[in-house]
Amino acid sequence: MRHAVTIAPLLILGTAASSGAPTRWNAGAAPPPVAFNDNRVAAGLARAGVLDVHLEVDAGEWHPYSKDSTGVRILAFREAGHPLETPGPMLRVIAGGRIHAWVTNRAATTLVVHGLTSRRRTVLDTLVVPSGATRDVEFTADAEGTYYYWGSTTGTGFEKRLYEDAQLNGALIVDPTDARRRAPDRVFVIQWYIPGHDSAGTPDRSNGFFTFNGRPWPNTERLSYQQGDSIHWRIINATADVHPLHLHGFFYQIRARGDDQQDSVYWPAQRRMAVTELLLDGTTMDLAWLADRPGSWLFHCHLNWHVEPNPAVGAEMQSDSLRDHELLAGPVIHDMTDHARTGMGGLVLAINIHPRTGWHDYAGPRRQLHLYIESDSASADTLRRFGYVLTEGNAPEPHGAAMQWPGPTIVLHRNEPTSITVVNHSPEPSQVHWHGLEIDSYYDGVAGVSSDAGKMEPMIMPNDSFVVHLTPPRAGSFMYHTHINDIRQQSHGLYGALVVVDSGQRWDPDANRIYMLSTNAQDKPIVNGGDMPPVATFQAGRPYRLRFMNITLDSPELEFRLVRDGAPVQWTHVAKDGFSLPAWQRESSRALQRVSIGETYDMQVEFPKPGELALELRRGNETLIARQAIRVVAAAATSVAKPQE
Ligand SMILES: [Cu+2]
Repeated sequence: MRHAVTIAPLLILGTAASSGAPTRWNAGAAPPPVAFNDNRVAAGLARAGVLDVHLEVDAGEWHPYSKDSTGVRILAFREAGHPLETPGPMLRVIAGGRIHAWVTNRAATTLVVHGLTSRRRTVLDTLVVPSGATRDVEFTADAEGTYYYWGSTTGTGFEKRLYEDAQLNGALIVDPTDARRRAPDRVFVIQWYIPGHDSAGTPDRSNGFFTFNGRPWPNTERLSYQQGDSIHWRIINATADVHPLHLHGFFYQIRARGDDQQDSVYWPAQRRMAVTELLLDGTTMDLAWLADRPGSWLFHCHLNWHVEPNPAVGAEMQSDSLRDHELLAGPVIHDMTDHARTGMGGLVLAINIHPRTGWHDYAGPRRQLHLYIESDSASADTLRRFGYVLTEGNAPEPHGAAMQWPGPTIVLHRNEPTSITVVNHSPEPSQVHWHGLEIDSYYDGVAGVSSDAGKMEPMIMPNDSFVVHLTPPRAGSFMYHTHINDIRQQSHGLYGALVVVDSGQRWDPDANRIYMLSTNAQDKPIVNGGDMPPVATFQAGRPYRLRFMNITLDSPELEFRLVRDGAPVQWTHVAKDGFSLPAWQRESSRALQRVSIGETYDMQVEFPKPGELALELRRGNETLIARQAIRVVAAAATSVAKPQE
């Protein structure tokens, strides 16, 4: 399915008021409650190779935050005889099995259900159920994979579903026939709740929020594992928006990608490692990871507006305009003593990994670094800039030193124990997340979540400091950024590149070119903190590594292209998110690459002869945002060579 435009109300302080919930469903008695479906138990009754399942759609009242929080009316599925639930009941069979589904429509308008059908066909059947009627369908679950069914009561497509019917989704899992490949898993359905429309009739997306299995943070499930567990998740993005999903502290292996119609289950050699993977609207992902380090970790959407605090419904209810104002302008936008609970919202899952006995921190000597968080004014206002200053060893504190935004590139060495003392010279609390690094939980940078052995990572208050211990196990391209008040602090400078080089190797900034995408305070994507320099010079016959990184707030579909005469040349993809690709995945390919939020891509390129090329930055593969002339000069030349053509 195609991508829907992401609405990012950055800097729009104040939007029209919501006109409330729609009224298309049956009026009358108090609506029944809608339960959360954690997708642990599949619905239906298996009989002689056929799964019989009776589904109903009805209006109910859903309390996304807690029983006591504000309830909202939604349409939801239920299995007959069970409570309404969101997401809808999970259907699950082994490939080749048949499903016989009855659907009863208790809503006031005609229901169209998509996805209750076999997959190996060009167009999927739909089931049309008039109000008050029951219809049934029987089909073979013919292809292994992660799928879903979804309903619409407005006659519109998936991407147009809104407050009436956007919660009408259920997982449909078709397990492999080979029992050895049926490992225990968890299924998470991502949904989007939009509370209504504004006075102009526009869907009130800015007051909406996203959920995992019907729950927004802080009410999402706390996942609990033992150190050493293998974790297997299936994620279904049943929303008309995109979600770059980021796991803290670990790489996960992507085993399948698909959508409601088909699933590409990867062969082992096709599996990819990532700390962030972009789920386009309507798509699915099957992933696995190994919980080999204890502590508390997050799995969350890296599109900052999808994890913003204080959505429109619930005990934390707050007006949209006030919230936007505080997110951007206020030095503190929520209760700083309760950051983990109130400083995030929406698509956040927390994972606790219980330690094996004997787990402890390394206590030997470390390389010493200091990272100072700086800002340019003492009074709180929207124009305050933040930045970082980095010093090696025990150099004196650089009070008044020029701060940099993005922060300086931090170069670490693989397997070298390192300590980074983060000193906060700014007047606002902050914390640093080491994005993509396999680090101990306590140093991961999520105040109130990151923890080891009973120690909980604090925020770094003004004039305070926090000592981070890390020993990076692999060389690659990573990032560091604030994880507190991030919409404000990140768009005002608190982020930077972090590179790990192999033990004993020297960092060569000429052979390694970093292109870091971020969002400025005017909500525009920028490169390395500003406009791309108009020209970059390279030498012919020499290998270069281009390191692309995206830490924007809300630009998940930016694409780099290296072109000659407008056509992409060839480069070789060598690493993703800091993970070096295995040799069999290092193919030369056309030089265009989408870099989503929270991703890094390393591309190797060599120019055989002098010439003129260009590096283009495009949005969603179309609009040109920025362009840099790439001038390739002869190897021995010290001045700019004449262009060839
Ligand atoms: Cu998202």
